Amino acid sequence: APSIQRSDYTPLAWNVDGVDLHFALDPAATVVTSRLRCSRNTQIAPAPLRLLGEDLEVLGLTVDGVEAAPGLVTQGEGWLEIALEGRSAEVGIVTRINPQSNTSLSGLYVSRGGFFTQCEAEGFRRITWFPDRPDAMTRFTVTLEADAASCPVLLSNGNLIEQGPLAGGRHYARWEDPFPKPSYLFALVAAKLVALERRVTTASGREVLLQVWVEEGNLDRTEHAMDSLIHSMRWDEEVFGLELDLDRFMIVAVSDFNMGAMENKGLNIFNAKYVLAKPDTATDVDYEHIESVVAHEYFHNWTGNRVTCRDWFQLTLKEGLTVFRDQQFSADMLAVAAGDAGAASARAVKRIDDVRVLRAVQFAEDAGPMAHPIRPDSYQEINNFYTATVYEKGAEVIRMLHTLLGAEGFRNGMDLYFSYHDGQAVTCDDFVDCMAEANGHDLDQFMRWYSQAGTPHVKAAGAYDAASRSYTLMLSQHTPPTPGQTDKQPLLIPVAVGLIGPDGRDLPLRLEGENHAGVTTRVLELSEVEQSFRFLDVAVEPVPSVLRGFSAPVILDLAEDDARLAFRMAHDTDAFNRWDAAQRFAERVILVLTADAAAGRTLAVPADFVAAFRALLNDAALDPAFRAQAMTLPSEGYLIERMQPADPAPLRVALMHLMRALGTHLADDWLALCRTLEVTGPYRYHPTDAGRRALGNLALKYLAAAGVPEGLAWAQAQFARFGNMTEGVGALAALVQSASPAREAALGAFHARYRDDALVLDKWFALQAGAWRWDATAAPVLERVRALMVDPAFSLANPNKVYALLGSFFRANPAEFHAADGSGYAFWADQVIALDARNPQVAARMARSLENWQRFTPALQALIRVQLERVAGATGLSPDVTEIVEKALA
Ligand code: HT7
Ligand code: ZN
Repeated sequence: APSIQRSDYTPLAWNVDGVDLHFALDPAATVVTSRLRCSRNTQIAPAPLRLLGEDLEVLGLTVDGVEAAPGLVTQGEGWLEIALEGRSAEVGIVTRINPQSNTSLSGLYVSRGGFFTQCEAEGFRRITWFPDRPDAMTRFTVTLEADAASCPVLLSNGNLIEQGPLAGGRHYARWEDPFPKPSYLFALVAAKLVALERRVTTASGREVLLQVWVEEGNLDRTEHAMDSLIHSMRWDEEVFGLELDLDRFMIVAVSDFNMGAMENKGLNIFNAKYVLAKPDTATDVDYEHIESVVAHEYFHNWTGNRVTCRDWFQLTLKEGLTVFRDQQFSADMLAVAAGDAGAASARAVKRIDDVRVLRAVQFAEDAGPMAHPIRPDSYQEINNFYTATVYEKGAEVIRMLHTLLGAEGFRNGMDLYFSYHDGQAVTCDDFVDCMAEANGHDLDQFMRWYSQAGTPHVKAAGAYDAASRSYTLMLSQHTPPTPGQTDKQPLLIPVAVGLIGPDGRDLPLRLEGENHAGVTTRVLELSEVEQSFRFLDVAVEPVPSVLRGFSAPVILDLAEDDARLAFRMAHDTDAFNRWDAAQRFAERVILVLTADAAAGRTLAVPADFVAAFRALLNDAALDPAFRAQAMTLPSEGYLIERMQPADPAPLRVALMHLMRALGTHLADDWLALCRTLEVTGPYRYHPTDAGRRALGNLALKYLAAAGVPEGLAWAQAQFARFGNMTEGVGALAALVQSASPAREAALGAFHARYRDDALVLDKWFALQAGAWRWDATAAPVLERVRALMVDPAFSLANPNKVYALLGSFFRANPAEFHAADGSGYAFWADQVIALDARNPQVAARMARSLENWQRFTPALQALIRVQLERVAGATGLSPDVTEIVEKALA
């Protein structure tokens, strides 16, 4: 398949200064009339106006009101060029589209009787012919016309300027967006919805209207999204001096949506999953996700919309920066709610969550056939590049700038960025140049983070010299080769370091050549392949704590024995590194158990690990949320990346053995802990309560895994009387992840209670698809997944259902998916092919579950190859899935 190169960028030959769109909405035949006011870009050589389009039926094409002569128009696959004359021209185009048959959920589509759009990245060209690229910024006026009974609400970007009835039971509304924007930020909604409304005053004293639009029965689930929006607005005013620039800001929930949400100007469209919450249906984690997704989309209004991307290679310009901003926002929200005493721990818990995702998903991506820099050099299908690398590693790169420049320096860089580039479509270089200029800091070497793929390894080794009372830390870096990029240059890596004394307290740090002492965490700038840093006045041999707060997205290689890990697990004053010590210790234990299981040896859990674990469990001074993080074992996905070769079956045996051992040996401690964690009073989404619930649910998981009768009874009792979804799903998860016969009854009861609630049923599907076989006589999970696919609540047409059932099986259940008979792989190929026919974006996401197939044992690889080749050879395969399987097989 052809690939698009970043180096091929050329500016637009014609600007579109304004566009009037008229939609005569009809499910099977919507007519879109567009008038483009074009002006020639006199900076470059004359060229035709180039429009892009896909699946459009053209009913008419005019230039300056006259039907376009055939000689003026040239057409190719997906494009159309009009040889316009002079300096300006008005182009009129009428197209007909069929929203009802649009199953890709890109462009204009129908969901539950309403019309919705999704235009990022290239959906607008499925609505009408247009220069559908992000540097074509245009003022939009949009008129919507629809049936008044089925679509009483008509929304688009900006301000409502006119509305009224029409003949034949139809009505119309006209919207005008005062800000020029690229077509990917266009949106319309025409549906039967109701709104929660609030009026708030911005920092500069303007009153603005906020609306959260949902189906009528969901109005009681909108308050948290609204609160999150208001908190986001306040935070952006306070932290970045950025205010909402419109008189009205709308959020709309839709049930069928490919991703999380979309930041269309003034009209954010959300997957209902990231809007709707009430205590009975949403968990603490759902509340947390809603808050961060609402914030993320809101923050895009400045970082993405006011200043946008020149081309899609610059995607991380808006996504990395906006993820960083939403992570900072969530951390601040948690810290404020936790109060002064709990703020540091609350921030660490958030950081741990973010790093867990990065390590499990992005590190794997960076080590596989899809590895790419945060600013890729080429792509075949842009939808495949909404990746953990562009988003999460992109956010880490922004975080490193924040670390290197400080909060104030970073803010100065942001202010300069907006002062130079407001209203423009720019590049990542433009952003980093502003950071450099505002701080007088040379960031040339730092730019390599934008062009180099792969996760760097940082090796750290320390040496104490008692005679000179000095401690030397040797740091070196190495980035392994990635596809198409064998030579790697050294990066500028901020490495935050502390030295812990034998009493568990941090030592004051003084670097050789510097006078100031006193700080206990110091950011070292590693810029060479190898560098030494010498600390002076070190009274005793310290234990180093390296990469505190996960100061860079790297793999740290630091030789530490069990005793040292246990010491840091108990004492590291950096909460992130304390958690990381527990993870490293657990990883070591699990990988030894896995090797023993593979070799048929007896499995034994080291007593010092159990002791260190018990100490964490019983440390009442530690925040429950942190304890829950520290006692959650590394994910199977992450562990698979750490095995060579990966063999999911013995890994599962090892994990089950370890969970059972920790449940059995610490049964009394877990039960005692459960008794201290009860949360009284009505449900509130609050980090203190959420932490207690998370720890309580984790305790139940260990107890249920071990089959401890009191633990199972506790889970059953909690399930029988749960007052909020966190407790309900926590108890259900514990029962499902056990050999207890109560599991089926609980699943049945849950289904009966929520049979009409699609979002809650997603949890039910996911739990079953992700279940381990604690009962050795149980049938393979694939059988259950197949059965659930014919459940009336399941549909391949709904992305949430696909992610919940198939996604959970492919990604969250490696031992079952990678069954030795290859049945999981054949099922995977069947589903990818079936999905691809209706929704290539979703199919490609599912296809990615096997991209790192070369990590597995030769026997599994042979089975996977057959299915990858089967998918690659399927007729009519989309470019989306083609790119994934071709790269995997390359
Ligand atoms: N900027 C949004 C991206 C998005 C998207 C991309 C491709 C296909 C469907 C999509 N829906 C939303 C989401 C965000 O990062 O805020
Ligand atoms: Zn985003």
